[in-house]
Amino acid sequence: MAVIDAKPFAYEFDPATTALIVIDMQRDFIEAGGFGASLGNDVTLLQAVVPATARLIAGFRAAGLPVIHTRECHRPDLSDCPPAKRTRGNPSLRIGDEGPMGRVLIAGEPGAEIVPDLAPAPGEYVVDKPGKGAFYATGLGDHLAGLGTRSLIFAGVTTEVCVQTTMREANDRGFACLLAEDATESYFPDFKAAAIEMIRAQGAIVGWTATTAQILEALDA
Ligand code: C5J
Repeated sequence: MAVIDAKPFAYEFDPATTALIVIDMQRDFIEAGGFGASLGNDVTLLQAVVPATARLIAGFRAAGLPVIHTRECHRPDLSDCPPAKRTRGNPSLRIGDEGPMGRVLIAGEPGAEIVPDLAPAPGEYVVDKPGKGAFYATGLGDHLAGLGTRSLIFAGVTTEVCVQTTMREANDRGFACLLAEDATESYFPDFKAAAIEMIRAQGAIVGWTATTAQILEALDA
């Protein structure tokens, strides 16, 4: 077993049954002209966690452990995009509209791709998900069951939306979840801080948190 001096207390895990899940590090959330920007957000905040996320991915690859990537995106005919999602609010571009990186949040369009620095390696599992949670309407649960995964380390964006939703889904499915604090980000720093507090409150009610350096050190040990 490996141990991380995590918060709110030590996180013990067997690397052989552990996977990394990198949530939605897509151009549509991280670059100008995408979905995140269409909602009025400052996307540069999210760009800051790309290097730490890259280090985490490299560490898992070096250890021979699974790296799983998710992408929030929809079918080109929008059949998996509920109107209540598409028509929400007053964004400058709606899901499916043509933008500078192709159609917003549509599978196969440039904006839906993961940023080049974090591109999936050949053979890594990529989950295209229509919801905020990565278990909803995807094959992720079956894939993890096939791997025999019990512990999940999380990175990605945004902390309080797709990352937290997926951690909660995973927690309810019996996975022991840990979030890499410096490899996740929100458009709202206060929301990131609050999400991290919520996750690890009440004796890790959703999961644990630690730094990328702590995670990598535990994998090396
Ligand atoms: C959002 C996400 N924020 N990946 N998606 O709409 O967190």
